[in-house]
Amino acid sequence: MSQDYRTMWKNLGLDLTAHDALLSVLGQAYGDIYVSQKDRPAGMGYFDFVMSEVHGLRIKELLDEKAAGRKIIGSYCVFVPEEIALAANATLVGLCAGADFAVDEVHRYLPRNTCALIKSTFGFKLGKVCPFLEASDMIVGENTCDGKKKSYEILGKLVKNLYVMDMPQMKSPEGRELLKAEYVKFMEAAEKLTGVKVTVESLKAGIAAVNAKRAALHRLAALRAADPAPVSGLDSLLANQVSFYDNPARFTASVNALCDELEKRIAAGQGVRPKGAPRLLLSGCPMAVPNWKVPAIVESLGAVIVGEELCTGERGVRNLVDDSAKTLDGLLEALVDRYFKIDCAVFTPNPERLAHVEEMAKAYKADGVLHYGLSFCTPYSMEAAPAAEALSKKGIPALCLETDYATDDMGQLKTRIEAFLEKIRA
Ligand code: BJ8
Repeated sequence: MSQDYRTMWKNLGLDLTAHDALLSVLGQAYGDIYVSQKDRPAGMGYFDFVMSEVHGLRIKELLDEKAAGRKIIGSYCVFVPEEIALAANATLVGLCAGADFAVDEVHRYLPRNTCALIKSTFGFKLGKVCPFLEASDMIVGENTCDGKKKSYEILGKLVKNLYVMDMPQMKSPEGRELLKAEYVKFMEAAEKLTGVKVTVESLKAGIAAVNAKRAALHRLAALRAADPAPVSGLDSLLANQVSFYDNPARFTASVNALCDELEKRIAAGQGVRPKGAPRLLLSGCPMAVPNWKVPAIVESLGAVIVGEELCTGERGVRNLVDDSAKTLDGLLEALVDRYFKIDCAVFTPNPERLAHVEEMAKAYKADGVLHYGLSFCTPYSMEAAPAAEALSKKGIPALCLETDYATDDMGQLKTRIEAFLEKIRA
């Protein structure tokens, strides 16, 4: 890190000893998994820098924004509309975490059979190691899966500023109405927090900023259809993960610069793996930073991941918001249209997700699909077997994996993925 941020972290209430331990483990993992990759595009240097400063410079920037009168809103789900936060003069940051922390203490609050993502949220709060969470003026929880919505009842007692957004369960007209009503309520809550009224102009500007960010990620995704793949799945996942923390305009410019470079690589036939290397699509639960376990195993075995049907991937960023409406209500309708298409497994029924997995497998020329489920995640576990069956009927091999953030099953995962790759190669 380029500066000593200890005073800043202390003022945010972090436990400096625990935080040092977390940064040291993260730094080591990042070096082993990311920096050690061969033939990385030069454009990934920006993302390396962001990661090296994710708890440093980025937090300082957020605190500077706060000092200038802006507010910070933390969220745990891609259903929380960043456009509204931006329009109300707030910055939205993702708070989901991808590592175990303070596990014993977490188990005092949550049942052991809770998914790792929720446990990690609590671990980062209880262990006092997340400066994003501590810098947030409002934290938005959303009633998606049972684990999340019940855990927010407990989280609400650990943080002072939790705002809970209700969510529909069905893609019905009533479900859409509920989502719209919740977005209106969220807009009012954001306005109350910042003291800034959302206007047609400010919402259009918020939509433009987020559309540009998503369009850049769509461009990155499309380039991965090339064989050889010009960028690793690990690096593409990192770009998606960084999108939850970074300044939107700077992030968009950096992804577009990376894409310019990848276009040249494709023209020169340059890839991160030889042409014809096995190509896999990841599908399932989100992979929050620093959850790189499964992609790291896959790519250490000579395969390449060419797409992520994840919320930290295409499920989170596909579809743009139509910004042509001239009224606030019209723009809110357009927002709801876009977000209501997110095919999270908490919806029932959820046929769009399966159709999207197939569509992605074809578009990115994947040889197979890895269905990634976090242990105790009922929505995605329930969709795993039907998804694998439907894919295999279409001639697309699929392997269902269930794991958590621990490292003790890495050998077993490696054996299963290796066998799957052998099947694909044969
Ligand atoms: S839109 S996927 S970010 S809810 S892994 S906590 S589902 S038990 S994270 Fe999600 Fe929004 Fe859906 Fe995406 Fe529950 Fe499953 Fe845990 Fe999960």
